[in-house]
Amino acid sequence: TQETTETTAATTDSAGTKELPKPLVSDIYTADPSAHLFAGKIYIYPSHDIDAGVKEDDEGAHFAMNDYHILSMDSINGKVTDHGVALSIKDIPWAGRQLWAPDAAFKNGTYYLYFPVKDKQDVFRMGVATSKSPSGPFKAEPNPIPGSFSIDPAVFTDTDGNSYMYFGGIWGGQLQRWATGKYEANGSKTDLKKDNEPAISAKVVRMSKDMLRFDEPVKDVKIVDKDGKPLLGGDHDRRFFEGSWMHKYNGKYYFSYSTGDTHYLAYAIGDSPYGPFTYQGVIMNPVKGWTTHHSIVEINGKWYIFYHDTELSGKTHLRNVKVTELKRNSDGTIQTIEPYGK
Ligand code: FUB
Repeated sequence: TQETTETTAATTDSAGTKELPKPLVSDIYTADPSAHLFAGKIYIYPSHDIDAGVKEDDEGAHFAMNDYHILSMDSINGKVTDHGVALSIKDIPWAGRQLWAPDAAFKNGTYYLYFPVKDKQDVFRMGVATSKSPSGPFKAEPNPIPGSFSIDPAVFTDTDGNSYMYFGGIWGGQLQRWATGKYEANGSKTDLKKDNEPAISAKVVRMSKDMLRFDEPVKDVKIVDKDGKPLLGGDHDRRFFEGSWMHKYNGKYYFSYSTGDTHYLAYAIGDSPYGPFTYQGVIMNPVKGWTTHHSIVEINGKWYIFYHDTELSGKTHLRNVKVTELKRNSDGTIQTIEPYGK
């Protein structure tokens, strides 16, 4: 199925007043939008939220998604096409439950869809599926990416052609259970509960040339304050929680992420894809709903942030994706977005 809807991105009315961004699609619930410009078109790789009837808990069991739909637009104010089911959990041989936030990449004439899902032992792993078309359908590899764990893959290809996966999420994303390098099934449901020690880091790893494997041991994404000190576990307003994204601007690497329980989209800048990254501030203040998750992409010389909130449903697990422009100051820092205006 392919369905097309009229544009719902932010627009300006005849009086020149900026309207607030609207959901890009309203006939299905979508979240965690990873946007890319592929073959001159905007493709959005979101989660496909459903009401699976699973009771809400602190580990996010109610986010019980079963497939992915890919969206595309010719331009920011263009029509949005829903390309139908691109990958279903029943076609991932090793998957157990909960298809969470995906991302995509293009290399070697192939499109790669990266996705986190719990395996049959209820441990989050990352899978990869391939297609010759950016809108799919995608065919999953028979096994998870070896050495992968936790959630929220974001794959960034640098100007030298190397690709890196950023990933991880604490609490329901299980990253805290990997602190020793091995999965602790009875580990903490939240974080390490060590507020005065460096916070748990997101992870980064270079991808193999065929984009199907990790090419090196996984490394920490270190986020430090302006004095070079690591952000601490108790610093919930600034520490990494989930939802990594990487973009490059003027030769600098911008690592952005969600602070989870404090609901900010925050960012930090570094000189290498591996960091360290110095914390800068908030990209977007809290949206409606518990989760906040984004991507940042340049389209025709302007930068945009794709994100979600719960405007359509008022329910935290039934979200809708939106887009708005991202603006910078002359020094490259990002202006904080108020999602509902001042
Ligand atoms: O969509 C499920 C989870 O919610 C994502 O993986 C997180 O980033 C949060 O948005």
